[in-house]
Amino acid sequence: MASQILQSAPAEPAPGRHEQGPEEAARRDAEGQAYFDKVMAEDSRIEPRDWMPPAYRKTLLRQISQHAHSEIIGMQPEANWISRAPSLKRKAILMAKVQDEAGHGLYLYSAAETLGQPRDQMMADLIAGKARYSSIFNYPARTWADMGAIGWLVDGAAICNQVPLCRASYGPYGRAMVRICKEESFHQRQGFEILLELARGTAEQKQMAQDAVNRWYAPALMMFGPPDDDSPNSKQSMAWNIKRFGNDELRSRFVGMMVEQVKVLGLTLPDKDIRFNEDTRKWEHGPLDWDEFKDVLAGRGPCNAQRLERRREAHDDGAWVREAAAAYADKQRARQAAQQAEEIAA
Ligand code: BYC
Repeated sequence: MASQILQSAPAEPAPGRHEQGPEEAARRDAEGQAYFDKVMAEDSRIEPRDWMPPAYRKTLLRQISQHAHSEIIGMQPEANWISRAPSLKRKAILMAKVQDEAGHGLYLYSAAETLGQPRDQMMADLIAGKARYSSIFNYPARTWADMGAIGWLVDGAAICNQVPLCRASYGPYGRAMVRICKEESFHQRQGFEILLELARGTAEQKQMAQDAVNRWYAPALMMFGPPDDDSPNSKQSMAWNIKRFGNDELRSRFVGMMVEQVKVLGLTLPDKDIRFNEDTRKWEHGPLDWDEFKDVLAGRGPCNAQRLERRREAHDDGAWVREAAAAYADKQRARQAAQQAEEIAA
């Protein structure tokens, strides 16, 4: 059905065709809106060249770029542990995971670029401290057990939040999420396995695992965003089939998953209020510190300054790579053009 619909998709006017009159522009917008509404009603997909309401484009850019930045900043707490991982095997696994995160960032920046935002601009906003990224990465990773807790809880929360995004109405975003979720699910298992090994180790190792779970549990729950009553974007994003569920629904599902898995670990969740509400058929948890969440979003979390500073350094250190890549691409283009000219002349 999607492909049938797409055949009749009114495309955005190509560059250079903007000189159309106001009547023509209004007719195009009306056609575009009708098509867009039909796609939403049929739960089908919008593609980059299709007409879309400016607010839909803006909210996608907001969410996708925030998500891309989260992946890139999210590399830091774990990258700090690659050289300190307890064995060569653990180093190799952690390095592969961090590389996956760089890959996720790249898929997502590419998806955002299809909406018309240049990657350089997104990166400049991040470095200038103007862009959001997930609150979770502003907490420190203190011990090796934190690698387990990040994998199990943070990637676990990411999967819970992101599996529904595989059905997001914007094609490039939904498709990027499919691969990301497969990799996240591997990441979660490696985190679980780190915690399991520690929990089955010495009393000291088990305590280290429990401490890490205690520290990452509440920040992981806050990854799902503010409570629904305080979430200005959820309603419209759900109406546009970008988000499929509210923040509280996903948070509750996550608690339900973790409550079972923690038993296998032989650890506990630091929340005495977890219970399954038989009336609502939902998992409930204890209160979260939303003032702390707001502080972290405002740049006052434990590691905000450090994370941004490190990103700036990495960006500056990588300048020569970007310049070299651009020079190489120019050279390739010039070579191809010369070759084509020779072929035409022959
Ligand atoms: N942190 O109206 P709401 C990963 C902002 S990467 C920071 O509910 P929305 C991983 C929100 O942006 C994980 N900001 O917003 C990587 C909005 O502000 P703006 C990242 C947050 O968009 C490496 C305001 O609060 N995942 O898993 O409907 C290693 C109001 O919120 C947060 C994604 O980005 C937060 N936690 O819903 C390991 C998933 N929560 O933009 C793992 C994609 C909210 O109006 N994103 N805000 O200034 C989403 O699903 C949604 O954007 C959210 C928020 C559920 C996060």
